[in-house]
Amino acid sequence: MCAVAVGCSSSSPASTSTAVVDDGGLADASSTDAGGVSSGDPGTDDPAASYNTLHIPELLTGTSFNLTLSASTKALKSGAATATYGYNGANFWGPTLVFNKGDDVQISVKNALSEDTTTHWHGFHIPAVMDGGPHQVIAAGATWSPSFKVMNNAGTYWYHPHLHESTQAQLIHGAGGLIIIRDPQESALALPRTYGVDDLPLVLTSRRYLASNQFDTTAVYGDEMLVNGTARPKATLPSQFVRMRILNAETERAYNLGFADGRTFFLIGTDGGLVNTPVALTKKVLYVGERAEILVDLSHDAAGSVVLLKSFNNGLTFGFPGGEPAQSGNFGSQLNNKDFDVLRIEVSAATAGAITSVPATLASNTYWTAADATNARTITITDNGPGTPFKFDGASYDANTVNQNVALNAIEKWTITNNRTFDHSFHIHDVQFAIVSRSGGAVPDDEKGWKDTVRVPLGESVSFVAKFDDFASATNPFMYHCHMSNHEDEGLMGQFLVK
Ligand SMILES: [Cu+2]
Repeated sequence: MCAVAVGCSSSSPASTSTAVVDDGGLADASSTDAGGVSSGDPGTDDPAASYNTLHIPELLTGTSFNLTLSASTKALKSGAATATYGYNGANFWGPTLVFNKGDDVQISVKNALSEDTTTHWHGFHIPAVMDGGPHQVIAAGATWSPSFKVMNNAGTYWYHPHLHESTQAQLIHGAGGLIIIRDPQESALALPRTYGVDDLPLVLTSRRYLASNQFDTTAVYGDEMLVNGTARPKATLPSQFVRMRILNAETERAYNLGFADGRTFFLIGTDGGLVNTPVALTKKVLYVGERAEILVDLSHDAAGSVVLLKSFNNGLTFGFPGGEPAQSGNFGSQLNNKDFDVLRIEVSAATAGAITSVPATLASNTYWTAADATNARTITITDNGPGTPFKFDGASYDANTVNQNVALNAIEKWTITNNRTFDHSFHIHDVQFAIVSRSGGAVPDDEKGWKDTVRVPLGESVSFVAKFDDFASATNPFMYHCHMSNHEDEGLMGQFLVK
């Protein structure tokens, strides 16, 4: 049935919506309405269940998309439902948008909240006015209609609110969604790509609950995991190679992902798409805003067996977000400094056409090197001591200050220096970059891919190189910021013009 296979989306009309349900089965295509907005039931967790079936966000394909951000509720705890935000009727998170590289897409974003928001297309190389950063405010009740050509490589991207001083609270309520870009090079590879079956979206976050069962929107760490908005998730996956598109959508926590049995898996993609060759790993660190696409081999796991995806955050050194030992309080949580389950995988029989091997070659990217740079600049993370707001170069974000000016077509080396207090997750809009050096040692193989977000550990300097091409404006800036939304909201954000 076509609706289950993302691969069939290229022949679908605009704004086709499908929803894949729990056990790898499918898809109530009848949930599509004339507007292309699905009313698909995002599911409600059973607070008493040991495990809940992982929610798979519905897919929207085509070139014209309608998103509506609304307030909702979700039963996550015994007793009162939790107030949440979701797009297109989802009661947490939103649909997964599928774009084809080269397409001109139009998106209508309606803000049905009673507060302002923005919608940022994270990782996209697009004009600043289409970017959805803090400048493109969508007032309560208003609709914003950006359009742009999809220029990025096939990969896993996302959209999320980016309103200054509101990003943390709106993300914690659940506002956000994934974007999958497809292109001919990726499509030609023998990779799993049947969405919700052998190609699994995994949006990782955690929440702290108030006694009223409401999200604590001031908490930087949650006490309980939510994956795709599902508490204590389980997924049924076939006994074959399975692809996972993993996003760290946290406020601050980083993950050190791996499997309970220590099995090797393969990194195939970073923030900006496929890496050149698969990278064999047993652990993958993922900071806020970063994405990783991995392949894991379940072909030796019998139907009925259980595989656990975990985060191994026990014993990590101070600075690793979530490594702090406290189990409560401002910078503590019940998940801090311990190993915890992320996803319970219940293995089922292999599907027809199962992928049984990892391609030896994935892409032929040529990355920028330090020698390519035509200009260099250093951005230093500062503060006035522990507990005071983080700043870039001593300045908090000011909408009326342009912090950096970049010449159109410059190839720049940016060095982010962090000698203060804690790790950060640095994100820059407009470009995908190559990490060229770390003061703490060699750039690991799993960071040798296109990136838009990079961890900057305490005591380290990280350098990356990017080309700032195609989009110039004397008036509309792009953003760079820490993607830990508590840091970003307190002012660890700057803006740059490309002109
Ligand atoms: Cu930060």
